[in-house]
Amino acid sequence: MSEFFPEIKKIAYEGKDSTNPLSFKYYNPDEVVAGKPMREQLKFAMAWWHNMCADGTDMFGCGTTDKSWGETDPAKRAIAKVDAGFEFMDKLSIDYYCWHDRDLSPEYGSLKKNAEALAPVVDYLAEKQKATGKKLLWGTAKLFDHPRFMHGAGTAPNADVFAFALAQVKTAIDATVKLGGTGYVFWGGREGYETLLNTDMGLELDNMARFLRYAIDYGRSIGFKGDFYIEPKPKEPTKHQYDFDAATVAGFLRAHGLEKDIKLNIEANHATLAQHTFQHELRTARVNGLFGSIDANQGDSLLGWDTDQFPTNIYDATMCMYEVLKAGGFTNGGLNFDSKTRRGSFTHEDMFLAYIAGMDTFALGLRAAVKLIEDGRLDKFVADRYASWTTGIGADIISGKATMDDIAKYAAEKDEVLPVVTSGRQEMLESIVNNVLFSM
Ligand code: XLS
Ligand code: CA
Ligand code: CA
Repeated sequence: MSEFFPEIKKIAYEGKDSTNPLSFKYYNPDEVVAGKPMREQLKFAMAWWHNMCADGTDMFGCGTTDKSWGETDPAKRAIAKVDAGFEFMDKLSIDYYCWHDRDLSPEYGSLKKNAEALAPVVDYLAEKQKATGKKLLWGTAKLFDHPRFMHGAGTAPNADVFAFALAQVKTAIDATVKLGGTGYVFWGGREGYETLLNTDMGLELDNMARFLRYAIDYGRSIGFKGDFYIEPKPKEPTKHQYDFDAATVAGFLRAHGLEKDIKLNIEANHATLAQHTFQHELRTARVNGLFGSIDANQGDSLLGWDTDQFPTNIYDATMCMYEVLKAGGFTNGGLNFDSKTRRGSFTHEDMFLAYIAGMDTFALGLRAAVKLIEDGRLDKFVADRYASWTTGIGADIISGKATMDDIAKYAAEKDEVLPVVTSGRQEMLESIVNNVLFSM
């Protein structure tokens, strides 16, 4: 088998003083940071769709990067893509990958043909995994590309489309289980609406829950032990998507009794689109007990769409890894680079440079987050700020001991005394973060 990237050697860790663009400055896979090798703390994954498939085509022009992998026949290309993908992951020391079914093997127009064409690709992936030790982080079904899904899949107005979509999910879960995947994602690309004039929102939401319940029960029945995730996104492609953000999904899951069955896959760029910070979405997932996995990328604050850029913002990566560490680290989840090179960064070498940039950003973010936690000033400030909840009336409210009358009496006694309100010290805390980050 010939190499697909012969000009690129295995990328080594050379440290922060290296000026070699094809080296890691901060990601040292086997270095132990906060008790675990970096590769286990970060659990980097390659997104099959962007890296192996997307060729730079946009609304205004054709592709700029050759992603044919030397084959014109779709079945042969699917296999070549596996070889190219595994070579890419090996050269970058990436241990995991993620896919949509249609990234592995294209659409042939019928469920039967699609499943038949997918099977040998999955077999080949299993072989490659065995030979290399690479693992599947998560799989998913592409329920938003084909015209049959124009009005949605699990939320389609037509029951036949619902059935077709669920059958496709069944095959994708089978493939995930066969490959020992530790996750299965639902991203509701077309699960939303364009206008309420033609939409029965109540039925669509209930059907989405039914759809998820069928899929989860099926997965468990065939031995899937990993996590199911919903990936929130507020819009694009539909004007209004039901899985708007982490809080909306948390409410949906509870309303339908699914909160024990599904976690969240939080994407940075989707947080931006929902007008939240990445950290807000991660914190919302964590406090709701739904933290699962992450799609690592970044958007552009000046653009209103999903740019899926490689993450290079150290501040965001630091606060992300701070949330991950506070959640106890990844279990079944990881950091999937749902990121694509810019259309003008069109060479295969750019694919490597982009991954190096993203991986180094998160490696530095991990190192900085560990320092922030070790430094302790942030944690201490927050603990002090909420100290009134640990004794007296605060503790009695939390334990449920205080009645409404007790609280009213307590407040009345304090009526003339000015409550001890302390400063939030936002600016000081922001400069502590800068201090820790830039004295590393
Ligand atoms: C699109 C989503 C998609 C999911 C997987 O915006 O990010 O790629 O991650 O279906
Ligand atoms: Ca994503
Ligand atoms: Ca995205």
